[in-house]
Amino acid sequence: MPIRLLIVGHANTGKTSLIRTLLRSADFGEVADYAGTTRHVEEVSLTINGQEYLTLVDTPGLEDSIGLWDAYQGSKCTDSGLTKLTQLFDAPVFADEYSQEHKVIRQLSQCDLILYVIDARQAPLGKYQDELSLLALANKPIVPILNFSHGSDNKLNEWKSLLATRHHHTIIKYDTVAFYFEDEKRLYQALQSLLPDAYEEIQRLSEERQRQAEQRQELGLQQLLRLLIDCATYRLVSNDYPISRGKREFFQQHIREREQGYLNAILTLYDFHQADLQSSELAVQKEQWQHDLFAPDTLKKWGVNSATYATTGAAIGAGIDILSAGLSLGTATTIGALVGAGWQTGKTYKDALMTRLTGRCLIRIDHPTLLLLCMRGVAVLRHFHHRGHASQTPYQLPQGLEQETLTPPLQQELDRQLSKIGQHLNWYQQPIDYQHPTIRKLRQVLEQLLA
Ligand SMILES: Nc1nc2c(ncn2[C@@H]2O[C@H](COP(=O)(O)OP(=O)(O)OP(=O)(O)O)[C@@H](O)[C@H]2O)c(=O)[nH]1
Ligand SMILES: [Mg+2]
Repeated sequence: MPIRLLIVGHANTGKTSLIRTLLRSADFGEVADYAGTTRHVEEVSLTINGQEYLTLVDTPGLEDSIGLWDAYQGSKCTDSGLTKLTQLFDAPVFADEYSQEHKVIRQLSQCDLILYVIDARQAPLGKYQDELSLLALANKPIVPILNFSHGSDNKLNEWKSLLATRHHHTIIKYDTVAFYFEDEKRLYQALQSLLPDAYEEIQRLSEERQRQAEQRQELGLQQLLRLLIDCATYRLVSNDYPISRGKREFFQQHIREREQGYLNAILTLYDFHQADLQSSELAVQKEQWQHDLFAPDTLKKWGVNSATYATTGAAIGAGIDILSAGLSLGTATTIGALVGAGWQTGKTYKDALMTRLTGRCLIRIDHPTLLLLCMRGVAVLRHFHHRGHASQTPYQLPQGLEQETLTPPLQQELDRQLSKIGQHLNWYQQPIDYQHPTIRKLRQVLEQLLA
């Protein structure tokens, strides 16, 4: 039999949200920012590889525990505890008045453990204390969940003091809109200490959840590498110079579509919907980011100084480099010098040489834009890795990465590896060689950015 967890608490404290986050699915129940969203008891299994580990039971919020606790204390019934409480509901008027509470009370005898969800932004008022008194009548282990704990306006210490007076020392800090496996792990550890018979089973569950979280991040990282390699090695040939506007737009559209493809893959990987992305009209209508990759001021907003990257210089600012037959490297003398300079140099300037020798133009992504693509990719992956499935605010790509995530040495290393990738034209849309030193180093930088 799977362990049966009863999720209870005052109205609008995030009970349904907690279940969504534990299930990693936004498809369970209704979540909304008002009291009384969940009207009925609803249960769902947490299953891994076909094995049911937990039964999570969602309940309507408790609304008038003060009245119910007063009635319990005033009752002349000679029984005690849950029996006495249940008998109160024999009176139809009473059952009607406390219909939501009744649904919860009926579940108390059937569960193995109670998760009491608290909105930690609220002070621990009397009504919450009466809820705890009512729940204690069931003589079941209770784990208080201090939800909304990541904000700064919470009353964690007040709650901890109150809960200690009631001998609740195993308390879990949580935030259902932000997923951190460490929070969830602590919840499993609490279950293990309170349900020792199920220790091994919960251990397996916890390990499996951790493995899944790591695997998702690994797959996300692979998607990001795929995006960067394919965009860095994409070359569009043009027989005309100067290249036409249409050709330029075709190139840019291709890169945009690759970014969109990456984004969709991340949404699917983490089991989110399109609605979890930003809500700008542009995004909905054209499936594009609000701050377009090729918008003139986007680079600046992300703190990328394009001027410092102007090497071949043909089209900086438009997000593309144009390597033309006559212009990329200046003069024929330069080309001659390069050819004479040896294989390694020749390899580095392969594109330019090729255009020189064939008389065609090559279009490729410029370095600032590739860097920008990378930083946006990291921001998206990091967000969805930590996004709880109860989040209701769509994710908007930030205006830029926070300063500290891209320190100068890290940026230097990122620049170096991204530039190197662009030289491996044979990597375009080919299976990734994860053992290649350039890929390994780029991966390490990305891992640091994601940490
Ligand atoms: N910031 C933040 N918002 C949260 C958190 N948990 C829930 N919410 C939001 O709070 C609101 C209420 O969440 P629900 O899960 O519907 O709460 P509930 O306890 O099931 O509500 P009822 O069914 O009405 O009792 C929703 O808007 C959630 O997105 C949290 O940890 N942090
Ligand atoms: Mg609910």
